[in-house]
Amino acid sequence: MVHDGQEKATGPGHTSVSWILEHVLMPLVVTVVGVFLGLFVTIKVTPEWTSWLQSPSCADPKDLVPVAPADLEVASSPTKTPPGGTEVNTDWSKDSLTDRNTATAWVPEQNEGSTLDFTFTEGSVDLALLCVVNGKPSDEAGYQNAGKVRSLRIETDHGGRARISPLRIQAVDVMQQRQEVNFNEGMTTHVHMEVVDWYPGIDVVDPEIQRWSEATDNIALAEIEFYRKP
Ligand SMILES: [Ca+2]
Repeated sequence: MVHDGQEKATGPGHTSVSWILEHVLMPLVVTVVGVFLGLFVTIKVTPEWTSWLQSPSCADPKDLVPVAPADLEVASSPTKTPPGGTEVNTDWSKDSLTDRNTATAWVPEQNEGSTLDFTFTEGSVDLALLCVVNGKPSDEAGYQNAGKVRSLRIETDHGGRARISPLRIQAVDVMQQRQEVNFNEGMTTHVHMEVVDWYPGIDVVDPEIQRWSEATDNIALAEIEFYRKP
Protein backbone atom coordinates (compact mmCIF):
# COMPACT_ATOMS: atom_id res chain seq x y z
CA MET A 1 0.00 0.00 0.00
CA VAL A 2 1.37 3.43 -0.91
CA HIS A 3 1.03 6.25 1.54
CA ASP A 4 0.39 9.77 0.38
CA GLY A 5 3.32 10.94 2.48
CA GLN A 6 5.83 8.63 0.67
CA GLU A 7 4.53 9.69 -2.74
CA LYS A 8 4.99 13.31 -1.85
CA ALA A 9 8.52 12.65 -0.52
CA THR A 10 9.79 11.15 -3.82
CA GLY A 11 7.28 13.32 -5.73
CA PRO A 12 8.42 16.03 -8.11
CA GLY A 13 11.87 14.64 -9.17
CA HIS A 14 10.64 11.08 -9.82
CA THR A 15 7.56 12.30 -11.68
CA SER A 16 9.53 14.54 -14.05
CA VAL A 17 11.99 11.71 -14.96
CA SER A 18 9.04 9.36 -15.67
CA TRP A 19 7.31 12.07 -17.67
CA ILE A 20 10.41 12.69 -19.79
CA LEU A 21 10.85 8.93 -20.35
CA GLU A 22 7.20 8.46 -21.28
CA HIS A 23 6.56 11.57 -23.32
CA VAL A 24 9.94 12.41 -24.90
CA LEU A 25 12.43 9.54 -25.01
CA MET A 26 10.08 6.65 -25.87
CA PRO A 27 8.31 8.46 -28.73
CA LEU A 28 11.74 9.57 -30.02
CA VAL A 29 13.11 6.01 -29.97
CA VAL A 30 9.93 4.66 -31.62
CA THR A 31 10.11 7.36 -34.33
CA VAL A 32 13.82 6.76 -35.07
CA VAL A 33 13.36 2.96 -35.23
CA GLY A 34 10.27 3.43 -37.41
CA VAL A 35 12.12 5.70 -39.85
CA PHE A 36 15.06 3.27 -40.15
CA LEU A 37 12.72 0.32 -40.60
CA GLY A 38 10.78 2.22 -43.26
CA LEU A 39 14.00 3.09 -45.12
CA PHE A 40 15.19 -0.52 -44.92
CA VAL A 41 11.90 -1.84 -46.30
CA THR A 42 11.88 0.74 -49.10
CA ILE A 43 15.51 0.33 -50.17
CA LYS A 44 16.31 -3.32 -49.44
CA VAL A 45 13.19 -5.40 -49.17
CA THR A 46 10.78 -3.90 -51.72
CA PRO A 47 12.61 -4.87 -54.97
CA GLU A 48 13.14 -8.45 -53.78
CA TRP A 49 9.58 -8.65 -52.52
CA THR A 50 8.04 -7.38 -55.75
CA SER A 51 10.37 -9.59 -57.79
CA TRP A 52 9.28 -12.59 -55.72
CA LEU A 53 5.62 -11.74 -56.34
CA GLN A 54 6.05 -11.55 -60.13
CA SER A 55 5.80 -14.72 -62.20
CA PRO A 56 8.75 -15.83 -64.39
CA SER A 57 9.23 -13.77 -67.56
CA CYS A 58 11.62 -13.69 -70.52
CA ALA A 59 13.52 -10.87 -68.76
CA ASP A 60 13.68 -12.90 -65.54
CA PRO A 61 12.92 -16.65 -65.96
CA LYS A 62 13.66 -17.17 -62.21
CA ASP A 63 14.21 -20.89 -61.46
CA LEU A 64 12.87 -22.14 -64.82
CA VAL A 65 15.36 -24.23 -66.81
CA PRO A 66 16.15 -23.43 -70.47
CA VAL A 67 15.80 -26.43 -72.78
CA ALA A 68 19.21 -26.99 -74.40
CA PRO A 69 19.23 -26.78 -78.23
CA ALA A 70 20.73 -30.30 -78.24
CA ASP A 71 17.52 -31.60 -76.60
CA LEU A 72 15.34 -30.07 -79.30
CA GLU A 73 14.59 -31.43 -82.78
CA VAL A 74 13.46 -28.67 -85.15
CA ALA A 75 11.62 -29.05 -88.47
CA SER A 76 10.62 -26.14 -90.69
CA SER A 77 8.79 -25.39 -93.91
CA PRO A 78 11.23 -24.46 -96.76
CA THR A 79 13.63 -21.59 -96.03
CA LYS A 80 15.19 -19.00 -98.32
CA THR A 81 18.81 -19.04 -99.39
CA PRO A 82 20.59 -15.81 -98.44
CA PRO A 83 21.91 -13.64 -101.32
CA GLY A 84 25.36 -14.92 -102.26
CA GLY A 85 24.64 -18.19 -100.41
CA THR A 86 25.61 -19.25 -96.90
CA GLU A 87 29.32 -18.88 -97.79
CA VAL A 88 28.87 -15.11 -98.00
CA ASN A 89 25.90 -14.48 -95.73
CA THR A 90 24.62 -15.96 -92.48
CA ASP A 91 22.60 -19.14 -92.67
CA TRP A 92 18.80 -18.58 -92.86
CA SER A 93 17.92 -22.17 -91.97
CA LYS A 94 15.98 -23.46 -88.94
CA ASP A 95 19.29 -23.94 -87.10
CA SER A 96 19.57 -20.15 -86.78
CA LEU A 97 16.54 -20.20 -84.47
CA THR A 98 18.25 -22.09 -81.66
CA ASP A 99 21.91 -21.05 -82.01
CA ARG A 100 21.60 -18.53 -79.11
CA ASN A 101 22.78 -15.82 -81.51
CA THR A 102 20.35 -12.94 -82.05
CA ALA A 103 22.26 -11.82 -85.18
CA THR A 104 21.25 -14.97 -87.09
CA ALA A 105 17.65 -15.71 -88.09
CA TRP A 106 15.27 -18.21 -89.66
CA VAL A 107 13.94 -16.80 -92.95
CA PRO A 108 11.13 -18.92 -94.46
CA GLU A 109 10.40 -19.04 -98.18
CA GLN A 110 6.79 -17.90 -97.59
CA ASN A 111 5.78 -15.39 -94.97
CA GLU A 112 2.19 -16.32 -94.19
CA GLY A 113 1.57 -19.98 -93.40
CA SER A 114 5.19 -20.99 -92.75
CA THR A 115 5.51 -23.59 -90.02
CA LEU A 116 7.93 -24.76 -87.34
CA ASP A 117 7.80 -28.00 -85.38
CA PHE A 118 9.75 -28.59 -82.17
CA THR A 119 10.11 -32.01 -80.53
CA PHE A 120 11.74 -32.52 -77.13
CA THR A 121 14.05 -35.48 -77.70
CA GLU A 122 14.32 -36.38 -73.98
CA GLY A 123 10.52 -36.93 -73.78
CA SER A 124 7.88 -34.75 -72.12
CA VAL A 125 8.98 -31.55 -70.42
CA ASP A 126 6.86 -29.37 -68.12
CA LEU A 127 6.88 -26.37 -70.43
CA ALA A 128 6.29 -23.06 -68.63
CA LEU A 129 7.71 -20.22 -70.75
CA LEU A 130 8.35 -19.53 -74.42
CA CYS A 131 10.45 -16.55 -75.58
CA VAL A 132 11.25 -15.26 -79.07
CA VAL A 133 13.46 -12.58 -80.61
CA ASN A 134 11.51 -11.18 -83.54
CA GLY A 135 13.18 -10.10 -86.82
CA LYS A 136 16.93 -10.19 -87.44
CA PRO A 137 18.52 -7.72 -85.02
CA SER A 138 22.09 -7.97 -86.36
CA ASP A 139 22.23 -4.21 -87.10
CA GLU A 140 19.72 -1.34 -86.91
CA ALA A 141 19.12 -0.94 -90.66
CA GLY A 142 18.89 -4.70 -91.29
CA TYR A 143 16.42 -5.04 -88.42
CA GLN A 144 14.12 -2.36 -89.86
CA ASN A 145 14.47 -3.60 -93.46
CA ALA A 146 13.38 -7.15 -92.67
CA GLY A 147 9.77 -8.24 -92.26
CA LYS A 148 8.77 -9.59 -88.85
CA VAL A 149 6.21 -11.94 -87.39
CA ARG A 150 3.00 -10.21 -86.26
CA SER A 151 1.27 -13.29 -84.85
CA LEU A 152 1.96 -16.98 -84.35
CA ARG A 153 -0.57 -19.78 -83.98
CA ILE A 154 0.77 -22.26 -81.43
CA GLU A 155 -0.48 -25.76 -80.78
CA THR A 156 1.00 -28.33 -78.40
CA ASP A 157 0.34 -32.03 -77.75
CA HIS A 158 -0.49 -30.94 -74.18
CA GLY A 159 -3.99 -30.33 -75.52
CA GLY A 160 -6.37 -27.43 -75.36
CA ARG A 161 -7.15 -25.09 -78.19
CA ALA A 162 -4.39 -23.55 -80.32
CA ARG A 163 -3.39 -20.08 -79.12
CA ILE A 164 -2.76 -17.05 -81.30
CA SER A 165 0.13 -15.03 -79.92
CA PRO A 166 0.79 -11.44 -81.02
CA LEU A 167 4.40 -10.25 -81.36
CA ARG A 168 5.80 -6.71 -81.37
CA ILE A 169 8.30 -4.79 -83.45
CA GLN A 170 10.84 -3.51 -80.93
CA ALA A 171 12.49 -0.09 -80.85
CA VAL A 172 16.02 -0.41 -82.27
CA ASP A 173 17.69 0.22 -78.90
CA VAL A 174 15.98 -2.92 -77.53
CA MET A 175 15.71 -4.88 -80.79
CA GLN A 176 17.42 -7.95 -79.28
CA GLN A 177 14.94 -8.14 -76.40
CA ARG A 178 12.98 -11.37 -76.07
CA GLN A 179 9.17 -11.43 -76.10
CA GLU A 180 6.89 -13.86 -74.30
CA VAL A 181 4.66 -16.05 -76.45
CA ASN A 182 1.22 -17.33 -75.33
CA PHE A 183 0.77 -21.10 -75.35
CA ASN A 184 -0.85 -23.87 -73.27
CA GLU A 185 1.59 -24.63 -70.45
CA GLY A 186 2.17 -28.15 -69.11
CA MET A 187 3.74 -31.51 -69.98
CA THR A 188 4.68 -31.24 -73.63
CA THR A 189 6.67 -33.27 -76.16
CA HIS A 190 5.78 -31.38 -79.31
CA VAL A 191 5.06 -27.75 -80.27
CA HIS A 192 3.70 -26.68 -83.66
CA MET A 193 3.86 -23.02 -84.78
CA GLU A 194 2.43 -21.29 -87.82
CA VAL A 195 2.98 -17.71 -88.98
CA VAL A 196 -0.50 -16.20 -89.21
CA ASP A 197 0.34 -12.59 -89.96
CA TRP A 198 3.44 -10.46 -90.52
CA TYR A 199 4.79 -6.89 -90.56
CA PRO A 200 6.48 -5.69 -93.77
CA GLY A 201 9.99 -4.25 -93.54
CA ILE A 202 10.64 -0.52 -94.10
CA ASP A 203 13.20 1.53 -96.07
CA VAL A 204 15.62 3.38 -93.77
CA VAL A 205 18.83 5.39 -94.01
CA ASP A 206 21.60 3.09 -92.85
CA PRO A 207 23.52 5.17 -90.26
CA GLU A 208 26.72 3.21 -90.95
CA ILE A 209 26.89 4.04 -94.67
CA GLN A 210 24.58 7.12 -94.77
CA ARG A 211 22.55 5.66 -97.65
CA TRP A 212 19.03 4.34 -98.09
CA SER A 213 18.77 0.69 -97.24
CA GLU A 214 15.73 -0.96 -98.82
CA ALA A 215 13.06 -3.11 -97.23
CA THR A 216 13.08 -6.82 -98.03
CA ASP A 217 9.98 -8.93 -98.51
CA ASN A 218 11.22 -11.65 -96.16
CA ILE A 219 10.18 -12.20 -92.60
CA ALA A 220 12.82 -13.21 -90.06
CA LEU A 221 12.75 -14.74 -86.58
CA ALA A 222 16.09 -14.70 -84.74
CA GLU A 223 15.59 -16.92 -81.69
CA ILE A 224 13.13 -19.24 -79.94
CA GLU A 225 13.82 -20.41 -76.40
CA PHE A 226 11.83 -22.90 -74.33
CA TYR A 227 11.86 -22.98 -70.53
CA ARG A 228 10.66 -25.87 -68.39
CA LYS A 229 9.89 -26.26 -64.69
CA PRO A 230 12.78 -27.84 -62.71
CA1 LIG B 1 19.73 -17.01 -84.01
